[in-house]
Amino acid sequence: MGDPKRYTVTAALPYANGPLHIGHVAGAYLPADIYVRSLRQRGKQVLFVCGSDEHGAAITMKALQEGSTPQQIVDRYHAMLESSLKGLGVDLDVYHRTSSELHHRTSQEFFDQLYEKGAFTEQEEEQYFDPEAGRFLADRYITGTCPKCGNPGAYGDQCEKCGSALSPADLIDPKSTLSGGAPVLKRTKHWYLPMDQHQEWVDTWLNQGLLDGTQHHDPKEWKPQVLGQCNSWIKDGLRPRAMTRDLDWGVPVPLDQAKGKVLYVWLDAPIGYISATRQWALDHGRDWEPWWKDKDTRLVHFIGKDNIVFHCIVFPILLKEHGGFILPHNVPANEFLNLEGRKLSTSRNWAVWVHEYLDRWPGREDVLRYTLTTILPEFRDSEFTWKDLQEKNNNELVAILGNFVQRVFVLCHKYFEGKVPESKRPDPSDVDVLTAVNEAPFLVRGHIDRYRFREALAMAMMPARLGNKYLTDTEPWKLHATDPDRVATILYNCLNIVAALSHVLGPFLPFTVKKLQQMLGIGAIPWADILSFEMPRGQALGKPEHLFSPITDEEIQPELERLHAHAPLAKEVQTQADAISPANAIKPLIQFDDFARLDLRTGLVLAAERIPKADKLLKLTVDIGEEDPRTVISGIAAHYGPEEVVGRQVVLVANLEPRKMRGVLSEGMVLMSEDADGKLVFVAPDAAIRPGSEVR
Ligand code: B3M
Ligand code: ZN
Repeated sequence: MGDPKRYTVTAALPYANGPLHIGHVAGAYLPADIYVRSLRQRGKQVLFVCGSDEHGAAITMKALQEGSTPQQIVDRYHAMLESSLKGLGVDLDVYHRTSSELHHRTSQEFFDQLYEKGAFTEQEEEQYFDPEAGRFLADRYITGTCPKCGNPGAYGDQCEKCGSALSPADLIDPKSTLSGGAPVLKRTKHWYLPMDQHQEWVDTWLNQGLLDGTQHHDPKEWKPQVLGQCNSWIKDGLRPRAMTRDLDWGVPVPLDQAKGKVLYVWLDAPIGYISATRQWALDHGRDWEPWWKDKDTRLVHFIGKDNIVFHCIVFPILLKEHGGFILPHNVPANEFLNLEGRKLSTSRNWAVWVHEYLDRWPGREDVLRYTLTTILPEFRDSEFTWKDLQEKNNNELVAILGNFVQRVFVLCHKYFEGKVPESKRPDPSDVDVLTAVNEAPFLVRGHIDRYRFREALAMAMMPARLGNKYLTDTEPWKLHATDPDRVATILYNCLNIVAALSHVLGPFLPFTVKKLQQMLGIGAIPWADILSFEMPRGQALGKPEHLFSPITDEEIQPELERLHAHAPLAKEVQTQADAISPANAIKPLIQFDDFARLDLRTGLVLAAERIPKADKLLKLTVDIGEEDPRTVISGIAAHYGPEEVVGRQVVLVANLEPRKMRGVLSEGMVLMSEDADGKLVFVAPDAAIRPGSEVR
């Protein structure tokens, strides 16, 4: 598996039913952009593809809620999404859209090929139909009482209160969200992709990297949590999945006997990458097929973790079944970004919208890019806070990077009339810093090629840290009168360090790098020249300018107020389930005997792991002093990673009736405390105590 001839890099097509928020950016778009910019720096052939995902029930639901049409919804948000990505410097080659005629044609041709090959099985099934609205109901269009927890606002696919995955048939007293009436079951035919028949080769491809007997990729280069999620699907057994839906918004199924049906959104959306490539090829007079059919092309999908199975199992099956297409070499999915202690939520308006950030923080695109890159949820969910953005800006961008560049330029203007110093007297004491700076691009490349962008950025900032120390150690301002040649050498070296920064920071901070290049009077340094490049002596330099300015508390405060101002809205639109028990209301009085029936024990968390397809749940192994430790399912995964809870003391309700959750028997409940803002913390002994000690 040598170096590929070209790269096709895709970023998840954002649903065109809302604006772009920082969770989307940290999930897929920023890592993809960093990766692409780095490849381009190295002179690689790269096609960076994205577009709006304009089909699916969520869009038709929003149109119904707003009394508009799906096309009006997607037109509004398609434009916003495209401008938000562009505004943040996500340097796409094409941003297409799945409501386009070219996409419909591409998807229908793809379906036809599969249909002709007999890739689908036809299956009649009963599906809920709303006689009043005269249409079949997608799962999200059906609500009813959750059989697991009694939440009356559960949806046909999931209960948001207890996290149970449901099917419409599970709901008690189902209602249609369209007419409010009771839906009826009606027979309908769909075309299924028999994924069970592909399980074996998918398993081999994912876990051994083998495809048709040859090495396709190295599974060790894939993120463990990506393979973990895929393997949980494989372990459960891949099942046939309907590739058509009874909806009137989407790509019509190109079969006479399928009138009124559309392609399943997760069939047509990934094909959106291909139709976008075709659009790019049409716009540029190029051939699209090498980017999707040439074995020497490396395909990489950047997505969030909720899209893993569609990009690692469903789409690869479709590509292979169709024939002639390459499969992804890696799918480095990110986990989720939380915001100020809560999960980001479009529906609850708990988000930092990119278009609003760009509007309110002009010229600070790189401050957001930098902050998000330092907290990318590469292996576990992470947290964005405005305080962190302020601190990263002030303590790193201003104090380290901006400060170093400023000092160098001020000194060059002070001592050398704003020109690159002429003389140069190499000094052995400079070798270490210059060697370290020369290594940086290669170390940054290594991290980027392993999709470790946080580490890559930390390494890219290293020359600025070294430069500051070099200036502080050599103190050229003290030597000017006695040894101007030495000063010339020191500042010459510093200018070359700034030039190195203009290279290594390119993938991360494109707006800043453009300023650096203007200040230095140079263009982008080609990868081949990064070791030989030297600033041209005598060249006039740009004026010293502040690359970054400090962010004050006063600037941050309105953002927090604006966010919390939405909170009541968030409360109002919260799911019905939450509205049932108004937060913090004290429950009705009980007798002491009622309390005495509870058996609370201290426990020690021996092990913890995520539960596949259950983003909120962790499976804990808790020692409470019994022969065997307890297995406990806890809904804390959005707040704690497994490694954060191992070794903790907890308090366990030890005599709670065990119950099965996601197939696991949970033997008790760990006590947590949650405040009105959704912050969740453990209730635990304040000193070490033997596991199993009574709590009373
Ligand atoms: N529209 C994004 C999401 O699930 C989804 C990605 C499609 S990529 C082909 O949020
Ligand atoms: Zn429930």
